[in-house]
Amino acid sequence: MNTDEKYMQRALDLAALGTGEARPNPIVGCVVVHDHKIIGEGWHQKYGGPHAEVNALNSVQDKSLLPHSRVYVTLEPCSHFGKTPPCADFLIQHGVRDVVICNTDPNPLVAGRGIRKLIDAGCKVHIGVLEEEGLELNRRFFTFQTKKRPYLVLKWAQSADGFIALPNCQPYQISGPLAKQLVHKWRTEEQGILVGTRTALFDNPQLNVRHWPGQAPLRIAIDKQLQIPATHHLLDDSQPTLLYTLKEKESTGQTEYITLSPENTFLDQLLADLYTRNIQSVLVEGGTALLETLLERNLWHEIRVFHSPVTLTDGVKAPQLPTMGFASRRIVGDDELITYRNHFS
Ligand code: AOF
Ligand code: ZN
Repeated sequence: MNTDEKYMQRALDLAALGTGEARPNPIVGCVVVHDHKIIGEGWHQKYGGPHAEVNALNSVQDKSLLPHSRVYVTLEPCSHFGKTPPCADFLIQHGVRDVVICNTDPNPLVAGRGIRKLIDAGCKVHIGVLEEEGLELNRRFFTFQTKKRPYLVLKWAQSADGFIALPNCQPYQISGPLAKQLVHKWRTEEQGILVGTRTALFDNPQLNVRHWPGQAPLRIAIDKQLQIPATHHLLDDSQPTLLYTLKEKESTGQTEYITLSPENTFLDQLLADLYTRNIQSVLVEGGTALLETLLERNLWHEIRVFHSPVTLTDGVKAPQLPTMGFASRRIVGDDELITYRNHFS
């Protein structure tokens, strides 16, 4: 690692401290270095709050050092008046003349204009240090901004003989308690959690977070024909829920009905609508029909499958796993967790 990479890594580590709080904004870190010493640090701590550069520069005690310092920031400084004024202007006003950037900002409100501002003001700008690491860290944000739909994480558990559910679809816990806890942690890491109609009907899931501290995601279900009974957990008004349907129904309490049409572009409309609602990422927890459709349509970014040692002999077949994109394998209790990554969606 060269010196620039070392300081950028520090900025990326700082950025990661904003995980879960900044979304749907990116997580961003910033480090100010003068004479081989870090004299200021900051990160974007909260959605709507000050950006990383502002926090970093504010933490510098002797501001007269700024024109002789190098500023490392993990994302192109913004150029727009959003919830806060433009960071590029802020850097220029403080006399910063040397900026190192990890990733450019795909947000159409910025998209190179921040860099342009810095260059026009006479700053030396170096772009692309630890670029891959930055793309990985903010993969949800980059997908959301460039594809105009949420980042999709598919998750399921399957038996040793390849079934995802019992023949009658009666609820059956295939993976073990540790896997369950991990799934609750995952629920805190995405902004939304989506299930198809059959899963909503047969499993009657709560889709909340019980076995891990953190924020509960927005509950989202597909209910084209409005089959989910009012007595089901999903409609219990305990937290906000979106129901995508082909029927007309007035929203009540915490449950919002969104009518889509026509049917053949239902999923595309659903994802586009989630984009307009600023839902950056979604965990898809079943069932088979929805998972298979997303797999066939290449609408997924990560797959996480628990392979359980139990056998069911008969039941609902688990979705076909992709032949490419294997990423990792690890033991979780009695189950094996296998993950896949898709860089082409
Ligand atoms: C930066 N530094 O730390 C972050 C940036 O609504 P706002 O004002 O908070 O702006 C959000 C947008 O600003 C976000 O979508 C992304 O383009 C950029 N985020 N930019 O210079 C930061 N978090
Ligand atoms: Zn900014």
